[in-house]
Parts: sequence; C-alpha cells; structure tokens
Amino acid sequence: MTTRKYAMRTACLLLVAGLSACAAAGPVLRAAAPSHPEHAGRASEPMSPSPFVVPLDAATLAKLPREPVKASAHGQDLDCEGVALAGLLRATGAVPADPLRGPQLARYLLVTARDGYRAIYSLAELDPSLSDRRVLLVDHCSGKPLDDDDGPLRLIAPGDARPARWVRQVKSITVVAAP
Ligand SMILES: Nc1nc2c(c(=O)[nH]1)N[C@H]1C(S)=C(S)[C@@H](COP(=O)(O)O)O[C@H]1N2
Ligand SMILES: [Mo]
Repeated sequence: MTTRKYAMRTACLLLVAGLSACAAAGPVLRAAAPSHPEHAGRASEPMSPSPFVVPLDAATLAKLPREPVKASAHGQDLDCEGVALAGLLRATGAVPADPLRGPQLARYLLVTARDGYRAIYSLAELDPSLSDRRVLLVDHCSGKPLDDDDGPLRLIAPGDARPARWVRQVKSITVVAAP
C-alpha cells in the first residue's frame, strides 16, 4: 500500500467513525431540546398534582365570600349568587395565591356535569392578574337554591357571549395539566 493510499484509507475511516459518533449523539442532541412546559417552572414554585380534584363540599364553599351575578341566557335574565371560581381555586390550593406563571399557564379546569356535559376553562382566564373576567359557581338564583335541572351548582361566566360554558348540574371541577 502506498503512503498516499494509506493516508486516504485512514481519513475515510476517521470520517466514518466521526459520522457514527454523530449518529450516536443524535438522541442526546434531541434530548437537549426545550423540556415539557409542565416542568419548565422554577423549582421553588409549589405545584398541585395533576389531576387535582377541587373540593366542592358545602363546608368549603361556606368559607368563601359570596358574590351576586346578573346574566342573561336565551333572553332570560338571571339574578344569581355564588362564589368566585378564582377564589375557590386559591382557597383549596388548586392554584397558588400569586399571579400564574410558567407551567400553570398550560393548565386548565375540566368541569363535568351529571348529564355528561363537559367544558373547560383555562387557569389563565380565571387569574385576576391576567383577566378581569368573572366566572362564578352559583347555588342560588332569584333568591332560591337551584333545582335538580340546573344545580345544586352551576357555572356562570357573564363575560362569555353565549351561555354554552355555563355548566348546569356541576358534578366535578378538576385542574389538569395539558399533555
Ligand atoms: N349540564 C349541562 N349544562 C349546560 C348544557 C347542557 O346540555 N348540560 N348546555 C349548555 C348550553 S349549550 C347552553 S346554551 C346553556 C343553556 O342554559 P339554559 O338552559 O339555562 O338556558 O347551558 C349550558 N350548560
Ligand atoms: Mo347552547
């Protein structure tokens, strides 16, 4: 073998070895891409587990300030009373007391009803530092407890142009981190 041929073969071997090394490094490079948003927050921020079922028992609700809300659905005026969803989430530890940030912004509330109806609200739209929209969990309208068709708990979001998310017969409210 000539010196030149030997040099060429060595160079080729080095090239192949280099490419193999790069191929082997591939998954490592991919792993360095941005991590899942749920893990992108500061380590010091306490996070509730996901899913987190928000307590809706009478004792929990009784501790919260009551708020009136007037709204209109299908031409019918509603004059109701209940608690702010934002206050309920904070009081039960579902969200931190501070303005939402980081991975909290990729979380949402799943609201289910006894008849199978479901709707979601993002945590962000319920945070008073991000939005002035009110969403209330009401238990009385026109001075009376809600009947079984509507209650005993119903959501009312007067900022929504249609009442489609005003879930009647609320069965559960769960905080969920987006997958
Ligand atoms: N549990 C439950 N809540 C629900 C619904 C439903 O089918 N089931 N329909 C929604 C829709 S689409 C509308 S427009 C309003 C209707 O509210 P109303 O029956 O009080 O007018 O309720 C919302 N909440
Ligand atoms: Mo609707």
